[in-house]
Amino acid sequence: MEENKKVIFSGIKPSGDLTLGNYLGAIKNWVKLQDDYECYFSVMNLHAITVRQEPKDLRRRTLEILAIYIASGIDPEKNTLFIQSHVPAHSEASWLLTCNTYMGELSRMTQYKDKSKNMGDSSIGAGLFNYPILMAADILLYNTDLVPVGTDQKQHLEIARDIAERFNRLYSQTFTIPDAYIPPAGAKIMDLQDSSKKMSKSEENPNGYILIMDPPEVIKKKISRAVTDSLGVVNYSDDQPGVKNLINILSAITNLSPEEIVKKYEGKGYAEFKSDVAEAIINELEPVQNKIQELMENKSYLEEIYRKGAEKANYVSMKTLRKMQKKIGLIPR
Ligand code: ATP
Ligand code: LTN
Repeated sequence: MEENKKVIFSGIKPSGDLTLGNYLGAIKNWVKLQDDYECYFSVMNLHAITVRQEPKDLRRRTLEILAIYIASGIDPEKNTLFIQSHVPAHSEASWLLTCNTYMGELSRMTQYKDKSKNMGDSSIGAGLFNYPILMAADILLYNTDLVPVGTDQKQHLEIARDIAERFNRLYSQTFTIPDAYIPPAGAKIMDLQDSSKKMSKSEENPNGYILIMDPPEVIKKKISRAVTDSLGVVNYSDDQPGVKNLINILSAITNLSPEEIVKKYEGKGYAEFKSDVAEAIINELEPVQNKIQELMENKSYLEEIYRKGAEKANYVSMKTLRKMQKKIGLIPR
C-alpha cells in the first residue's frame, strides 16, 4: 500500500554539469530505493542561486537534471519529480525555520566555511549562509523518513534534524525526524587530480572530474591521467588514496566489494586496472547519455512531468506549511 511506504526526499542543485560523484553518490542509489519508498526527487534550483548563476545555463541545467533523473532509471510515474521553485512552500517554510535557527549552528557548517573561505564578508551572500535552512525545509515539508545523499551532506542532515527537534519541542509534534542514507559504495568520490578533495562540479580543473555527459574518449583520457602513486599495486589503502578512489568507483558501478577488486588485479599493473575502470564508467554512462539526449529533445514531455510533480508536491507541502503557520501563531487566511 502506497500510504504505508516510508518517504524519501533528495535532490541535486543545477550549479554545474553533473559529475560521476553526483551519479554514484546520489542518483544510482535513488534508483535502487525507488520501489520501496514513496520518493520525492527535486531539482534544487533555489539552492543553486546561493552562488551566482548565468540565467540561461541555470535554465538548461534545471531541465537537464530532470532528464538525468529519468534517464538514470527513476520512474516518473512512480515518483514525484519536481523543480524546487515551482513549490512556494519551500521558500515560505524556510523563512519560518530561519526564525528558529541560530547563527552559531549555521557558522559551524563546513560547506559554508569551504565555499566562503576565499571571499570577504561583503561578498558572501546571505543565501549561502542560510542554505541549510532551505534544505531543512525541503526535507521536513514532506515528513521525510530518509534522505539518500553523499557523505558531504551528513552535516546538513544533522542540522535539519536539530531544527525539526527544536520546532517539535517548542510547538508540539509537527515534523518527522529524518535520517541520512549514506550508500555503502560511492558515498564520496574524490577528485581525480587531488584525492584529498571530493569530486565536484564546481571544480575548475576538468581533469579532476568526470561529467555524466563526458564522451568515451574524454573518460578514457581523464582516468588514464588520474593521479595514483609509484607503488604499482592495486591495494585498498589510505596510503594509496588515488587507487582507493578508483576502486571505490569500480565498486559502486559493479557492486563488487573493494576486496574482490583487489583480488582480481593481483599481479596486474595500473594500466590494465585503469583501462577497466574507464570501460566500466563508459558502459554505465553510455545508455544514460543517449537517453538524456533523447529526453532533452522532448521538452513537452519533461514539462508534463515537472507540472504533474509540482502539483503533488504543492499539495503535500502546503499541508505541512499550514500546520507550521498555525502552530507559530500566524492567522490562517
Ligand atoms: P557543488 O560541488 O557545486 O557544491 P555538489 O555536486 O557537491 O555541488 P549537489 O549537486 O547539491 O552538490 O549534490 C547532489 C548530491 O550529490 C548530494 O547527495 C551529494 O552528497 C552528492 N555528491 C556530490 N559530490 C559527490 C561526490 N564527489 N561523491 C559522492 N557523492 C557526491
Ligand atoms: N545541499 C544538497 C542539495 C539539496 C538536498 C536537499 C539534498 C538541497 N536540498 C534536500 C537532499 C535533500 C547537496 O547535495 N549539496
